[in-house]
Amino acid sequence: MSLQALIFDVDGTLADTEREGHLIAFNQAFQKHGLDWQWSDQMYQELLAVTGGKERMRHYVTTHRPDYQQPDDFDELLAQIHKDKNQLYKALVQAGEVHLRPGVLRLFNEAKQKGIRLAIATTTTMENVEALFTYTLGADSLNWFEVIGAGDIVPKKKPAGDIYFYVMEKMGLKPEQCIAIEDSHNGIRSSLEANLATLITINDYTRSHDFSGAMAVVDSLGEPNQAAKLIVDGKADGNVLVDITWLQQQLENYQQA
Ligand code: XBP
Ligand code: MG
Repeated sequence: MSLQALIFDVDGTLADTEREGHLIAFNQAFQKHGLDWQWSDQMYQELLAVTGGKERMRHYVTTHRPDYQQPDDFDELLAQIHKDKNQLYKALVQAGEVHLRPGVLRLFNEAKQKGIRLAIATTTTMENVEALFTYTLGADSLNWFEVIGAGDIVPKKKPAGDIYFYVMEKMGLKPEQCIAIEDSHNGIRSSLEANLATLITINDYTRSHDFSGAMAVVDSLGEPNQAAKLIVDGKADGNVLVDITWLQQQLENYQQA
């Protein structure tokens, strides 16, 4: 079946939002609440195994801070810290601290030009998605996406496939007509549960993840003057530019295999 749509993850895929945005914002929010929960880069890489900011904080307290006395209103406290974290995240995005990864804008533009439909499937909140697009691509860019599936819109976050099922249902598309673009193990678990051919674009936090079942793995989408590396069995295996023609070819090969 021919390619109809690209469904993009956000964090780590479109931009290095985790290192440049969320991690810094979490630490700022902890400080604001007088908590000594400062997360190092290494600690955050480990904590990313848990998707969802509230879920990640709860996991940290349970597994790393047995000394912490949870107050009676702990759930509300987590919700408030998360809200503050997202405000701080948005401020960082607005200040231009979070950058789109290579090839992202190029691929959006080519897809639009060629009538390939675009959507988002993410764990983060709609507000964070809106901020990222508004301050990196302009407010109008939100209209490029037919469906934005975000945050708590589905009961089960990634690695469950729910968010991808939600997006495909809204678009009236079958998995064979789409490609998911992800950056992490939890991301591909989610897209594979929804039976989607998945392109992985790794980043520093995810390069050692297990991407079994991926259609292909690259180290970025690449630009004409900055080719991406194709990664096979964990090793660089030639250069590639991820464009619509290449994606269509990959999808065909994947479906025939
Ligand atoms: C990203 C996440 C999110 C972000 C923080 O997953 O797991 O939790 O780290 O965002 P994906 P929130 O790449 O699948 O979108 O704090 O809003 O959850
Ligand atoms: Mg991601």
